[in-house]
Amino acid sequence: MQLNKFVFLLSWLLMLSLKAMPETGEHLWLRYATLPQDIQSEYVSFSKVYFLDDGDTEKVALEELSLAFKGLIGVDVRLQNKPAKSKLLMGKKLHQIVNIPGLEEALRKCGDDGFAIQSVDFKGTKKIVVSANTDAGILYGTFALIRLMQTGQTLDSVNIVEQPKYEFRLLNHWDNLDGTVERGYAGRSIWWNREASFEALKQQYLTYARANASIGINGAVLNNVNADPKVLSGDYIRQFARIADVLRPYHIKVYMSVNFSSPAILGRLPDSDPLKEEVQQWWNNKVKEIYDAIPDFGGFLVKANSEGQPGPQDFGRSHADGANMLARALEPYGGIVMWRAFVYSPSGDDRAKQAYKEFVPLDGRFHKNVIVQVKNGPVDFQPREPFSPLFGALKNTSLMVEFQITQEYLGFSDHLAFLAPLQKECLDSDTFVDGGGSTVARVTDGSLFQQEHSAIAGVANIGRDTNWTGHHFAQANWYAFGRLAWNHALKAEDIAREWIEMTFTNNPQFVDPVLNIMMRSREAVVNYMTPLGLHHLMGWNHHYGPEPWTEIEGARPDWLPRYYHKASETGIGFDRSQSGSNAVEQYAEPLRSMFNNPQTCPENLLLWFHHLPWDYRMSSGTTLWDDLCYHYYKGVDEVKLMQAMWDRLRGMIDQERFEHVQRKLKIQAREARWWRDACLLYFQTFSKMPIPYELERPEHDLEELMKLKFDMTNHN
Ligand code: BDP
Repeated sequence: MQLNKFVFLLSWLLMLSLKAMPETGEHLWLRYATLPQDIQSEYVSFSKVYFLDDGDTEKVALEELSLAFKGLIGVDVRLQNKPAKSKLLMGKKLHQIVNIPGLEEALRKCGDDGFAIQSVDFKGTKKIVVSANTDAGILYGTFALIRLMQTGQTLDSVNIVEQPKYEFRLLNHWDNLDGTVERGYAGRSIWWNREASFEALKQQYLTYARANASIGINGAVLNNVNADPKVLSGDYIRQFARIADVLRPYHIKVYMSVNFSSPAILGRLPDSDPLKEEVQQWWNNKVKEIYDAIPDFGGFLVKANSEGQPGPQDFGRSHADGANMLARALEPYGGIVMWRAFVYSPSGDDRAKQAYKEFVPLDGRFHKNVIVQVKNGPVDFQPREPFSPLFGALKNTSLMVEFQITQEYLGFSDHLAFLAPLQKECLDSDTFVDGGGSTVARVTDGSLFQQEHSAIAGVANIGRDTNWTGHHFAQANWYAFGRLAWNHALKAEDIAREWIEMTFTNNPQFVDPVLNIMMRSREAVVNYMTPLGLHHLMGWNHHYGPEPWTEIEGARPDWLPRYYHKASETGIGFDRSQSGSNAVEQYAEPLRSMFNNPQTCPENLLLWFHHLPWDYRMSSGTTLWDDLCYHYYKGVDEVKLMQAMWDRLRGMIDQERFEHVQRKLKIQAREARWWRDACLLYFQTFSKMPIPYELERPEHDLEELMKLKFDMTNHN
């Protein structure tokens, strides 16, 4: 064995013994656990730091740097009063006080939030420079430098110049004021109805702020989109204000979800018609009250005329009328309105077409501080959907994409599903609205249509659980969302790798197999839940396990799985082609024709767009039925493989997290079989075809599965 390999292994063995300490996951990817000796040595000299600025944001950046040096390499940061004495120079526009070749030019590419990290030669000595145009840039640059150290990168010839792709990078908390979280699987709300004093909660909020700042998140909507009007009362405004005070140094603004009927419910006006002056005045006064308490308040998020929520249509007004009224109230203070396009009201037409039909006629009619917030797919956060056709169709409106980080339809916090591949799939989708290369990323980041604002939002998976997200691996989805919001061009693998290294260990014998597990996890879920473009096969109210059979008298048809899969003796799938609901028409050519024809439609979306006979021949030559079976069985096999790979990693990380993940994988493996059997056995009652002989027999009995009553209380 080569000597350096031997030294490397030895240092890992040493690390291993130190690392076997129990860990709870509470420090997320900011654990700053001691790095192996050989990685440490390069960084030691950089602890001599010259830090130019001393605003609140710089203070927290310096604190973070100190924590990182102490944890990663066991040294204190030694502040120097002269640049010449230091090895690490940090501060805004450093070129104005020290001659740093190329820095001024680099900072021109950084915009407001970006930063430059460069290694420069000062008369024969190497120094690292972290600079930016703003306080925020310094904060982000600091975290980026720390990440380089956490992931063991050499700083020898570093030259990084970054600027985020999106202006607003937000988490949406679906937290109710009573402390429950809608579709949250990691305990109750960290914000609302807490028993502990605010002082006691501060530590938790600071970790939240640090974690978000470390990935570039710059805003958080603190309450559920199904908003309680009470949130606009003086008492809640005060509560928002004190949270805003804690988050401010970390450059995170607070936003509020508001209920459109607030003027009537809270203000006791006769109604909330957006064209009435008294209603407008009510909002103007409310907004002033908010900004008096929170001078940098971010703005409102609104779910209107959707799933029973009130909205401007209640008064015969349009989404634009409603959004613009709020936008005008916020404009003098620099606030924004994020107006959701997730509209879903009873109608005879295909649910997947609704948002497009309501919003396309309004293109160009929204005020400039309105951003229309569109879910990634046309229906609802399914394990796989095509991208929403609104992307690209609204050319004169600021448009943002909303992803779900919380795993409402992907096994809650019980299943390991790394979601960066799902998000990348959407962001990289070509809409073709302005020729090839018109990706969803470019349609939303302002580079294609130069909209006024660019933004991206993720529905948070955070709760009071000690590890924040229920499943340790669900932390990766919070992390990955932030990294993609900063730079949608990053690769899912690269994001996963850095997360693993920071969260667990840099040991390649652990990192490589875990990366493998993560990268196959989302497709595994798609395969055992909803392959080939199927969707909504879950229990209609709890959204956890499979219930493709559900029938409820009097329920809205589009609540029920049968509306979506349409399985019958003649076949399966939702016909959205020209001979069906014609949802394909909402896509630009050549996608429209491609989706319209089952022969050219991507097979992973086949049953999203087509209803096909059970003996339809897939491109592989097998029948649709057999192919469906293969996908379900593959999903189960993949989880088995993930489990086996994880089991081999025992001893490489702390036992606590190892066993926790092991338990979760066991649940996932069991439930993958549950999904497979429930869906296949039920569909078989229509297909009347056998499960291919080479596959093992289902474990369950359909009648038994149909009798199962899912208990939500175990899962919240
Ligand atoms: C659905 C959720 C529901 C949300 C809704 C939304 O089931 O709880 O209120 O999305 O996004 O997926 O408004």
